Amino acid sequence: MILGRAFEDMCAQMYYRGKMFGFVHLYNGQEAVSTGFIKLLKREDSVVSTYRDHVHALSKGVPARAVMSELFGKTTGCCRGQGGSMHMFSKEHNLIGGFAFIGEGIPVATGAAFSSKYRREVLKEADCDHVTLAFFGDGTCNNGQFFECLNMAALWKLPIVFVVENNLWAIGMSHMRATSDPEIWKKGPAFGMPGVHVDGMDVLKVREVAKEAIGRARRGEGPTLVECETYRFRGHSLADPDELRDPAEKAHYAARDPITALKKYMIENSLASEAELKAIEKKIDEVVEDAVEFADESPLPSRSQLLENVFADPRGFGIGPDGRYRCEDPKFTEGTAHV
Ligand SMILES: Cc1ncc(C[n+]2csc(CCOP(=O)(O)OP(=O)(O)O)c2C)c(N)n1
Ligand SMILES: [Mg+2]
Repeated sequence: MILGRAFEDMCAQMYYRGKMFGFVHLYNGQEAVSTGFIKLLKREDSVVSTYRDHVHALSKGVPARAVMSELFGKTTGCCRGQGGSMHMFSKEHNLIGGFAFIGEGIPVATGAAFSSKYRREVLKEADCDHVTLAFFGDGTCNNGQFFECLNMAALWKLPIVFVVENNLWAIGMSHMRATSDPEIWKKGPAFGMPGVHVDGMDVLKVREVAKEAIGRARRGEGPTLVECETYRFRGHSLADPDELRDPAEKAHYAARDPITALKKYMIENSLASEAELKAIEKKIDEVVEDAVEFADESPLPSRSQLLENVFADPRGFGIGPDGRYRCEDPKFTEGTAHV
């Protein structure tokens, strides 16, 4: 959680210094959800996220260097600089992506869960008990894909957990104004799956609920819908002046900061000393500083990388992974963009 918080604070600094481009959405305040869920996963399990994806990537084990470099648009980023803030992806870590269109990741996650079931039951890979977590927001629950995927996942008993990060706002639209029944967890039972509501500011409670839901999925007992009540401590994106939300509401949730709460719990229960917790913060600061230095010093992608993964060899010219066109026609020599 501390890595997530420090990383995001650094992103804000770097964004305002012009090191990052496009929209950048931070996760401050919501850390207990990412940590509570993702830290229970195995490497083979999958995570699908949204545009608010940096911390999900970090929780899934993508190194801070690779995430920061991706934000800087550098070749050493986890998508070699071609994804940016909203499109973190790492095949190695089974992070199947941040998705910028809301709801777009839910069917992808449902597909990933289907593939686990198919491998186990049809291809007879007995040890394939992989679980997929789909993270998305409250506003997204009013989109059609959400309902379609709940239906399919319940029908086929897919190994998936739908994790709603209900931070009460969809940009400037209050959840209470936008949703006919604001209790999202109730939509699980409507499709024949358990629905659970949990305090998303309490990492231990989130972890308890997550353990149950992930276990259920792994045992082949089907999906769960979990609504985590949480709050974002910053504006919707770094371009949002955050003037709409009531200061009293912000103060209410700030007082429930999941990191402060866990620290208090650990000290009161003699699980750690102040000095040990300080040492963690210091170590994390070093990790984040190192990530920034690494990203800053890394090279920008070469121009030839521009067309990679964009065209599937459009006219049989053979655009190679080096971006060179293997074509004799002088009209289409290397470096032209008129393919
Ligand atoms: C299909 C689609 N419609 C509209 C948008 C614009 N949009 C970006 S974020 C957002 C609100 C999403 O709110 P929520 O699901 O609660 O997620 P949060 O930002 O609170 O994490 C909207 C409508 C979009 N990205 N995709
Ligand atoms: Mg929201």
